[in-house]
Amino acid sequence: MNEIKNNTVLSGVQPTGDLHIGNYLGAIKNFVSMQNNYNCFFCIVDLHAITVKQDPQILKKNTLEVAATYIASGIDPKKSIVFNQSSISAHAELAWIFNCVTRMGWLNRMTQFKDKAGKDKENASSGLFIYPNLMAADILIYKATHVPVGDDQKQHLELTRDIAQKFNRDFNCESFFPIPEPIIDKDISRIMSLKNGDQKMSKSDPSEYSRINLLDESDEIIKKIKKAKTADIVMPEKLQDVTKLSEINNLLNIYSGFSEIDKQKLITKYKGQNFSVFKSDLSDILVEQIKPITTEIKKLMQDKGYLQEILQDGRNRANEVAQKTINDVYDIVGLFRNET
Ligand code: AQP
Repeated sequence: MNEIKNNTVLSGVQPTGDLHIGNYLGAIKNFVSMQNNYNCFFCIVDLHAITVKQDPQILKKNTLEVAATYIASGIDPKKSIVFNQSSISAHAELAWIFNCVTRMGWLNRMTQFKDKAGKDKENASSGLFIYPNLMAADILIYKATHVPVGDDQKQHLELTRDIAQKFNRDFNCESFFPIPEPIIDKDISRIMSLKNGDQKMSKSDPSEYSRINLLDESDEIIKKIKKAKTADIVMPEKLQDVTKLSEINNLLNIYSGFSEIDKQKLITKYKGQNFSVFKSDLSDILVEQIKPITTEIKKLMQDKGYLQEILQDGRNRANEVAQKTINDVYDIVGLFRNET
């Protein structure tokens, strides 16, 4: 990656359950590689998590587990700022301002709300509907210029850009908020379910066999890959033939994402063979790469005090930046902020 100075990255993960290889390849792996080139803020977005029902004790455990996963995956908490969203009140304060900037029509177009609320829209929380405004606040409170996300978040990021532009225009403060750019890796931006190549791999999928979690034991990984859906054919010879086969394409994306071997090279290696050797090699790669992360997460989870110290330190550093922005925003909008 080219050296980019004075640019700020913000991204986050919801503490809504065990993280899977989709979260890893689509988000966390990229976070690690950005640390040397950007000012990085990596957040655990617990306020987003409560847009759907959470058990309070499990939410706390999951929050520490995301922190542990960040560190175990290679995020250095001295270099990057690691914190949980709810510890900085300016996120929610700016989100309220954005609730008054965003148009209903913009939110009505968000496909993730439609997917997550499903058929029971009337019963979804209003938080789930205005979630993208909070996401915009998460990004813009740090004036982030770049946001590494999976493809599923692209629409929300476009909304963030619209909000930043409208705020700057409405309040006559050109360039106050930067217009952030998404960083999305084309092939691994949407890792699909192992059971259905047309559905995103997701923490909330009821089937454990749809995903590989970063806390899975080696034998579970092997079993899940063995059971992963393929087709009753051999590996095709050409990339364009593979892209039509969603489950096979997905397994190739996972293989390529972890091994960093080009997809065409993998196709050439396995062409004409049935999928047993391919699956066995893929399991080997996954076990080799995931095992050290799993071991480290488990070790870190034994020392919750240490994880809380990391979050507290991150909170202090992030809050300095957030307070400056929210003070400026209150002034721009015409609100008095009485400091005690
Ligand atoms: N399947 C995926 N492929 C690639 N990237 C993914 N991400 C999530 N799933 C995939 C990326 O991971 C980051 C954190 O996601 P999140 O935890 O905040 O929420 P999510 O996108 O809603 O993830 P899940 O697993 O589907 O969670 P639930 O089931 O709780 O809704 C984001 O950058 C996301 O793009």
